[in-house]
Amino acid sequence: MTVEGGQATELRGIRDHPFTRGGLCAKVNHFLERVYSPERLLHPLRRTGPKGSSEFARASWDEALDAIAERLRAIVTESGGEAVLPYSYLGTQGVVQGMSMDRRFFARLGATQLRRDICGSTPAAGITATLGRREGLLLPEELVHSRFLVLWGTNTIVTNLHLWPFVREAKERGATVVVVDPLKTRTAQSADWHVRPLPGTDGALALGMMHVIVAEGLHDADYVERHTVGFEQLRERLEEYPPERCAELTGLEAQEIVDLARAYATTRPAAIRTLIGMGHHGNGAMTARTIACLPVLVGAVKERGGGLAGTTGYLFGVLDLDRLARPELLRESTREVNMVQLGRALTELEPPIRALVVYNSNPAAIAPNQELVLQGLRREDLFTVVLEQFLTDTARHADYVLPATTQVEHLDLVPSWGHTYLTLNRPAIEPRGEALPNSEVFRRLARRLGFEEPCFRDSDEDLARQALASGHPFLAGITYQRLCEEGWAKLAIPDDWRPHAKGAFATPSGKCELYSEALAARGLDPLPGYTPPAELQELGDRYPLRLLTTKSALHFLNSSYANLPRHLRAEKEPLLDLHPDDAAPRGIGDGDQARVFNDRGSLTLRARVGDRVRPGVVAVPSGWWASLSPGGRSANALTRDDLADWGGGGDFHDTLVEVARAG
Ligand SMILES: Nc1nc2c(c(=O)[nH]1)N[C@H]1C(S)=C(S)[C@@H](COP(=O)(O)OP(=O)(O)OC[C@H]3O[C@@H](n4cnc5c(=O)[nH]c(N)nc54)[C@H](O)[C@@H]3O)O[C@H]1N2
Ligand SMILES: Nc1nc2c(c(=O)[nH]1)N[C@H]1C(S)=C(S)[C@@H](COP(=O)(O)OP(=O)(O)OC[C@H]3O[C@@H](n4cnc5c(=O)[nH]c(N)nc54)[C@H](O)[C@@H]3O)O[C@H]1N2
Ligand SMILES: [Mo]
Repeated sequence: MTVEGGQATELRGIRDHPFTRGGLCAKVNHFLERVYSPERLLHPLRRTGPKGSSEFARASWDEALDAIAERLRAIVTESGGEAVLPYSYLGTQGVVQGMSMDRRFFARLGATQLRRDICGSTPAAGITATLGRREGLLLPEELVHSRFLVLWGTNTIVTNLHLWPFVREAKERGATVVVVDPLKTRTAQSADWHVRPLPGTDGALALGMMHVIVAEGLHDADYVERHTVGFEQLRERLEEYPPERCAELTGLEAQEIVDLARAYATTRPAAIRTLIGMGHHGNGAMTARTIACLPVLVGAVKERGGGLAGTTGYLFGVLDLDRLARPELLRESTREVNMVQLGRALTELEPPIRALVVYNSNPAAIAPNQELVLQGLRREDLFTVVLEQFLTDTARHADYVLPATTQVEHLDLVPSWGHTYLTLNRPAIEPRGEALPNSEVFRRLARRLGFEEPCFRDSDEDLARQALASGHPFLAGITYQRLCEEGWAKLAIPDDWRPHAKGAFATPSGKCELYSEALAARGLDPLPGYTPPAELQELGDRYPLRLLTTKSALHFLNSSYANLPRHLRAEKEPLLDLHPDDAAPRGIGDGDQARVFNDRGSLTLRARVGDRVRPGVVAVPSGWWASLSPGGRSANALTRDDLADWGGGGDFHDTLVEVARAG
């Protein structure tokens, strides 16, 4: 970062960063345009018009915080802490501004607890059932050693660009790269082999592959014998899934399933990488559990460059997150609301939510069932406070909007979802306008509400130091001082980390659980299995098309950046992808306006007719703000807001729709 006269003038990646190698990405390349955007919120705002009207007057911090504290105190006195709901996610990626003072504040207040499961919880729960850990066990750098690399339901080039050089290197060393995705993504276009199952059917694909592997004796019998439980039960289950049946379930050719199974089982080392998107299905956890059996069955976990790769985010759980959040401040257990179901919580919950405090998230754009979310946000009797950098669709509905600092204006300790480097983010410039870090806002509110505990006086530096002091071996040698000097540090994980080369699974049995007693005890299917998407059975006649609303916008990070001119210009407009076989009978040509709808909502978008989708599947990009989209609604106007099988994530991608020519 170059700063001249207090003004940041240039932001560059650091060339000698071992992982990113100086590269930023399409979102962050122009981060300073975000910081200095004329749209930045620079002062607290108080609502003066009806909810959602964007009519605000400037307020001072003292005025705003006094009013918020007074209102929260009154609501808690009348209705108890549970009438207050915090709503936040990873809008800021760091632990200080994302999960410290805020957590303490709401615990002490006795607020309703938010289950923050909108992203990776579902696949994490599935992988845990099989392997006993939430994350992949194959570190990203190790992928260069793979000779067969399956990017299973992840769009690496768009969502995880910094991994791509490792994939390319593996390719240069002779690896075959397979993408399993219903959509022809940029990543699929760069692969050697694109397998295109119908959405939500990957469990059946994995079962079909395992059927072939076991039937042809391609599994690693020795590893399976020593380090797994339930192989015989699995073998029986697999009899129900011959390739022909799986072909019907997945919409693939039986021969392709056989070919994939053989190639995967016989090319060494073989890696599977999954991330998050595929988990947004009703059967998402079971699917992840089932896929996680494959690398064990063929013994890939023994080999360098083999196994299951996923997010590295959970590895940073070695930070002392409880010390930051102080859950013990919550004196009595309170009810929980799942963030996926915000619309329901605001419109249906009894006793009602009376105050909502949003930070680091933009639910009006990213939460499913947008119509219901907006209906909740428009409630005149709901007191809403939003801490934001921009006047998002959520902030428009606030009673008070509080201006938040950006990464270059505040201190934070930042983990990563894609690699194992921990970064200390130190402010490079003074906050713009009157913007404040989230931590400071909650500190000031705590003081106003009379929270006396000393932990409410911790500074941001104290918080960062506390997070580092867990004593976990992965943090060995990583001190605040060192981070100040070096900027980042790699978690102390051995390079050639193969935690399951000799078993040692953190499951109840200590083995890989092909059969899970723990699932059986919860009344769930103890074996890998496949259940078709729910809505398909209920509504398949009225709404015959399956809708994917993925993160296909290269220049957006969820809904962040989706209001900035450069990023909007680059993304042009949200398009509806439709296959010619589905377009023709509906009289829709390429470039025509089309209405895509279901019982939850409706969007009118320009159709892009082609083979980006397979027949029966349509796609709309997520991330767009409703207020900046044609017709004032965006992708989540259509999406389902039920929960997945386990783990608490959403089932966005089980959504069914119909499409008609507009006008
Ligand atoms: N540019 C950009 N990068 C991002 C983000 C962003 O918004 N923009 N968001 C970040 C976040 S929060 C996350 S969680 C990660 C997510 O990273 P990914 O998980 O890679 O991204 P998604 O787009 O959610 O989903 C990946 C792919 O899964 C496919 N998919 C959906 N359903 C199925 C299915 O049933 N089977 C199979 N095989 N594939 C399926 C979709 O078509 C999609 O191409 O990306 C991060 N990176
Ligand atoms: N249809 C559909 N919906 C999805 C998904 C999908 O694939 N399809 N993906 C889901 C997934 S995986 C995720 S992770 C969620 C993401 O959903 P969110 O976590 O809500 O992500 P963003 O839309 O980026 O919103 C983050 C907001 O935080 C603000 N922000 C950034 N830094 C700070 C800060 O320091 N302080 C404050 N106060 N605010 C800050 C940004 O300006 C931005 O408005 O979306 C989910 N929704
Ligand atoms: Mo996410």
